[in-house]
Amino acid sequence: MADTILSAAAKHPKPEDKSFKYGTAGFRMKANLLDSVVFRVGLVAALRSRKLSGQTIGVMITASHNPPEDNGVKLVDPMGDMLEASWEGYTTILANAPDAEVEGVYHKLETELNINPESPARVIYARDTRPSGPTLVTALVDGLKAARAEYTDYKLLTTPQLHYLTRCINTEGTPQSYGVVSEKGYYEKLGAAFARAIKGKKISGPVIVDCANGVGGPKLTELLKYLPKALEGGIDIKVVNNDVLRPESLNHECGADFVKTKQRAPPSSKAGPNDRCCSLDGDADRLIYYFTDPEHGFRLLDGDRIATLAASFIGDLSREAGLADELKIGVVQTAYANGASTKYIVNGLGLPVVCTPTGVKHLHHAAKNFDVGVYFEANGHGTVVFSPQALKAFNTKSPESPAQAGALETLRALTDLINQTVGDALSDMLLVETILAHKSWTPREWDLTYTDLPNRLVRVEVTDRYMYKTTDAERKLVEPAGLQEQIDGLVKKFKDGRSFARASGTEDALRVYAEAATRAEADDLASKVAALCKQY
Ligand code: NG1
Ligand code: ZN
Repeated sequence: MADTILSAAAKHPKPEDKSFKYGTAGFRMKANLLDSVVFRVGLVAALRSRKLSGQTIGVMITASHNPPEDNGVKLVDPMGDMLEASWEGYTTILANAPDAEVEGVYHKLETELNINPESPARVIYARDTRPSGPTLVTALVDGLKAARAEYTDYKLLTTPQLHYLTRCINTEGTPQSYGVVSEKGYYEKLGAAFARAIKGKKISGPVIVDCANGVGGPKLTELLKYLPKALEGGIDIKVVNNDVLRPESLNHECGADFVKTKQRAPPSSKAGPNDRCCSLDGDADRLIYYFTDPEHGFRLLDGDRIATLAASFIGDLSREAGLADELKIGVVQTAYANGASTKYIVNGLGLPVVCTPTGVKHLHHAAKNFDVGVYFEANGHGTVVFSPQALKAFNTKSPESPAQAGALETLRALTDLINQTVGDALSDMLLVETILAHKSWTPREWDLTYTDLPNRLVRVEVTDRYMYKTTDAERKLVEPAGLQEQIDGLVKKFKDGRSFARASGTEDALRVYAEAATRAEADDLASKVAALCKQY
């Protein structure tokens, strides 16, 4: 006989005096504080599935690029999207209920949301390689059992793999079927699409992939078995930072977040000049490329670069396929996108740019307003989404020339290669490799498309981050009153200056971003704005 919610909740007591909030990355903090939260997320997953008549909900236990002692948990909606916003609130309410009230709050939500307790509840879950993962899985399973949900444990997966599986399960046997419901199905889909996308093209030299000593390492190693090999006209991938046996090495001086924030290669890197390198983060949903130029030193090719590369390639293919007038292509960025990239997209590529608040759910949503919506955060999290009209056009247009036929076939291959559910570092890497091969570009040529404005991101400790309120996709502060005017006054003094401040959604701090014509000016502007914010 399963525990009741009340007795199960007592086994996963909430730390007193601790309040939790479902933010842009779900719940994320020191792993030892998460037991009660993960248990209650199990309850929410069951409720959400029942609300959606038994469609399967995903639960991912990961803290992405955070240090090894952290962990986190987030929910995945049936189509592989992030959890719907209103449910973030319900999840927060349940996470904060006192232990003795969890059962009552659960049934209250059931009643208020008109959920039939007899509907089936189905949940799948997975975790990254953190040592705290298995214990948190136990808490999750206790929640799922107490809520009488059916569940499947997919063990270790990258975050995007779990999103893929969630969508596959919910579309199985329908015309929208997204793929075979298994980890192998994911590799087979990517492998086959990549082979089609690079057909007749040559990938030059190896790519060195830093896996952040996280779950991306073993998963990439597995994916390699499904990719065409270098000797057969395929790809030569060198996997580095693939140590998942020493937990303390996870994200330590390596990985996408390290490379992007420190603006340098991992110290362990043995890459030579001009070697093509990239880094994943701890759950393989972010990707950053880079190389060392013998003349100019370290060169970063971040999420903005991947977005511009993808948008320019897909824009060209659509024109070659004779679909340019039919399809609306656009790019979605956040305020953290380098100003030079935005200018390049609008003026160089002639494509519209939309700016949304931080957090991929906002970007994903905005990207869906285009037929081809390219979205990336500067930190390397992003993907491309295709509308049903775009998919239809790629599949039904009859080519008028061999060139058109080739462009259409590449576009179709891309729709299978690119993970439509969420940013996926493994899929994005194969996309970048495909595009560089088609363009016969080295990373240096990619880097030359535009010149990034020097920029600086600083983390500012403040007494209360919630007093900083923003508008205009987080680019302007409305509170505290008067602060924005003072920031504007400072910005005006710098050539090509731009700066904004916003409260982090994932840690207790304010973030200040600044860019300007020179490195010294960007640093100066960032520290002046940070000092100003601290005074309030
Ligand atoms: P916050 O802490 O809200 O700035 C960070 C990243 C986001 C996003 C989330 C979720 C920056 C400046 N911010 O958010 O882009 O990735 O974490 O992981 O990189
Ligand atoms: Zn991540």
